[in-house]
Amino acid sequence: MSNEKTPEYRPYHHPAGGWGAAGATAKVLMEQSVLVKGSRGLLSMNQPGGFKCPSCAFPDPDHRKTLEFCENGAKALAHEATKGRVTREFFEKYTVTELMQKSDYWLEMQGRLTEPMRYDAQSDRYVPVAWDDAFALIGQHLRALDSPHQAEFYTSGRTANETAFLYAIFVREFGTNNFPDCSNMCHEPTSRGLPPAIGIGKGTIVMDDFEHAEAIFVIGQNTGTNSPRMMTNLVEARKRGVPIVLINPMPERALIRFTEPQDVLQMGTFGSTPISSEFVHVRIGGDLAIFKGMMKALFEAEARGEKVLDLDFIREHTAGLEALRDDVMGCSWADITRISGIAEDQIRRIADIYMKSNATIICYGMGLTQHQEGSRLLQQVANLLLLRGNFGKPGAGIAPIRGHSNVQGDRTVGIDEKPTDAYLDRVRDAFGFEPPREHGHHVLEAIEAMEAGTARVFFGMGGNFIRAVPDTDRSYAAMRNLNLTVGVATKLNRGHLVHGKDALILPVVARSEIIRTEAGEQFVTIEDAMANVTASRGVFEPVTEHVRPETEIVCRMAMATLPASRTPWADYMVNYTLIRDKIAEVYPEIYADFSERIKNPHGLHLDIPPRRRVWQTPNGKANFLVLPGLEVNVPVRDTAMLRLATIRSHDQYNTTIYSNSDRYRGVYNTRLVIFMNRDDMAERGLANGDVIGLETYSDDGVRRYVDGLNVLDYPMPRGAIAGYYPELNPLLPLDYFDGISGTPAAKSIPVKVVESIASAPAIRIAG
Ligand SMILES: Nc1nc2c(c(=O)[nH]1)N[C@H]1C(S)=C(S)[C@@H](COP(=O)(O)OP(=O)(O)OC[C@H]3O[C@@H](n4cnc5c(=O)[nH]c(N)nc54)[C@H](O)[C@@H]3O)O[C@H]1N2
Ligand SMILES: Nc1nc2c(c(=O)[nH]1)N[C@H]1C(S)=C(S)[C@@H](COP(=O)(O)OP(=O)(O)OC[C@H]3O[C@@H](n4cnc5c(=O)[nH]c(N)nc54)[C@H](O)[C@@H]3O)O[C@H]1N2
Ligand SMILES: [Mo]
Repeated sequence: MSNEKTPEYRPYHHPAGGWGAAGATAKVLMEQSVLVKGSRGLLSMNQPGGFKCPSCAFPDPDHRKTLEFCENGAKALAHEATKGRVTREFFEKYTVTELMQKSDYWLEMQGRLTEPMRYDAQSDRYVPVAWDDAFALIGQHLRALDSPHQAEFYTSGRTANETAFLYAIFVREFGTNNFPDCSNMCHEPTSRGLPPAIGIGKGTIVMDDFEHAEAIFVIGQNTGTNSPRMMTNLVEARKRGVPIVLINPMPERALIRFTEPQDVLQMGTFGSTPISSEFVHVRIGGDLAIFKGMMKALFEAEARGEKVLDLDFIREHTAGLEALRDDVMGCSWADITRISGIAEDQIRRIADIYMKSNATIICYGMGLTQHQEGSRLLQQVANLLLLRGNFGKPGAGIAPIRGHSNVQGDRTVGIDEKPTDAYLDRVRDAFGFEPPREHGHHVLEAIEAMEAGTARVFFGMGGNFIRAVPDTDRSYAAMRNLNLTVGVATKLNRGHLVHGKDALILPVVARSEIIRTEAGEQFVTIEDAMANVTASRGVFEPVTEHVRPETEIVCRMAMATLPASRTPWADYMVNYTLIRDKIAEVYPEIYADFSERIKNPHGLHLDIPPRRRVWQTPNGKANFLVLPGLEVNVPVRDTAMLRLATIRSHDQYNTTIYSNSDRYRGVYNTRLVIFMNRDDMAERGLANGDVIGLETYSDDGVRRYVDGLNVLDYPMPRGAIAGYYPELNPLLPLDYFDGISGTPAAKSIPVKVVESIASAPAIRIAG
């Protein structure tokens, strides 16, 4: 297994994509022993009549080449379709304590969960349990609570619309709005930060806009790894001569040079398309200073008489320009360049690109959202776009590149700890019960409630909550406080091992598998990052006869918990059209005639009012909003402090580790590394490959420390370091987050290097 091989650091010099990606795709299908099945699956992925890729939320256009998948989509599929099985014999072989000693990679590689299991404290093992008994146990625990607010209902963004909608209904009928959601750690700053600015917490572009854009900014997003299908759009734009500006502390390989794996000509000739026309090597958290610098350049040009602001648009559609101008003009170029780490002339150059473009798209990822002022930082992105009227015209808009394939959809259909009254009223009218009005818990509040003992039950609809959240040690202890933990999952993960007194693992039918009920084959729907809703139909037989569709789990849990419920759970369980009809009833503006419209193989597009220059804000305008100053995180404390970004490797899907290597960054067979600027290393007396520990600057007296990390000489800006999530989550304090959205500031943890006391395997440094 590759994790037993020698760790190695060997910088990657080839273009990303291309033959490297083709080879990696074949390799992962072989590793999971599913070459034939997997290849067949890839033919159905993202095709009308097939299933939606379980990996990222990037849309698939209707006019592309026949195969619409990427290396990482193939990995996601191969790991789902794997031949590996976690059976009752497996659980007999290992105690939970023994399984805790295994790595996340090892757990993932064991294969698919095959039947429901219940924790048995006596033997410290998971033992088989009948489905009926599992639901009875959940019902018993939930009904025994003093208050429904003592339960936390987590969702991870793979859950389909139908399931998520019903889950939201069940939890509200049960009586709480406690909906910690993976998006709380992800694009919540988009959901909370953008509505006051533009009236909606979603992106405003559609796929076609890439074809009309005259400039594209890609900020804080590792496209080639995390939404590889978007590379096709970038390559096409580049071939048309569209300038692409990258703002990132890491010169991500794919964004610098990329060969499109499906472009036969390029592969034949080993050509590649240079993607970046301007790479802005920003310091971690330096983006705010760059945005203000760009806006300053715009205001300066306007003052010189150049017509760079879209004044008609601004007059008709916006409010707050003057306050923004005052704030921006009050920032000095000296501060802007010092805090961003970027020279004034480069900021002016990208401002020029922006001023010359009549239609600009700004894409962003976790590099912008996961900061202490993540939400307000995104408002500055909106400001920048508003200044030139970049909403409601072809080729322009804001493009949050969402993570999980249905994370946006789950939010749309009710997974929201702060639901609006309008939604709750419609739930009441459609279902005939009075939903709770008080706001519930997001992820961090859920952990606090577990810690305080006020939460007693955790239900995880997918995902791997405990590995995804901050403050690993503290969060583990909080989870172990509970009376019951339930993990609805396809694969064994850490969340099943860090459990409450009672614990269940409930295995489900995966995205690529067929859902059969008494009413025949059912399909589900997914909303991508550009608000297209399409059907997803699995093509494989379910992994065993004992796994159940997620929707059935919601319905049977509801029936076991709420015996007097008048909601027809048993009908929803078998006929998903009935669920879609209810979705249409609760969301008439966007989902009217859902069941009819979803028959279109290309699905439907949900209305995004800013595309029509309609602003659903209290004043009916798009608002310029001010974030004073230039810092989005705690200021530098002392000369030892570094800002740590916790990022994904090329070979992981969030907490799922596909391999211990990260090809594009040149790291093989280890994940315990820290990328650091050579001068920062020299200042600390470190050589390439040295073993270090990292410690967080914490204010609560808790020592947060991770040891045994190989430091690697990497082109990072000064003062910025990066390493992998989830291994570094113990360094991320629970109370270090964006105040507006509650999103952990996982891209800017204040840390310092400390001496290592652990022995780490030697890393080979290749030339
Ligand atoms: N294959 C694969 N695909 C995925 C995922 C996966 O794990 N694997 N995860 C899915 C999910 S849930 C999500 S949310 C997305 C995540 O996709 P991304 O948003 O691409 O996620 P990250 O790897 O966390 O890092 C984002 C980038 O932010 C940069 N960065 C760090 N700090 C800063 C900063 O201060 N400023 C700027 N400008 N950049 C910064 C990092 O260098 C990195 O390139 O991908 C989704 N797709
Ligand atoms: N430090 C740090 N922490 C982070 C981040 C970071 O960048 N840095 N990123 C954050 C982000 S953006 C996110 S989205 C979260 C991710 O948090 P989660 O969404 O909770 O985590 P995943 O790793 O995506 O979940 C993987 C598990 O989902 C289960 N699963 C897979 N497919 C299915 C399915 O079809 N149905 C069901 N029921 N289960 C399934 C499998 O059992 C698998 O083990 O992590 C966050 N945490
Ligand atoms: Mo995410």
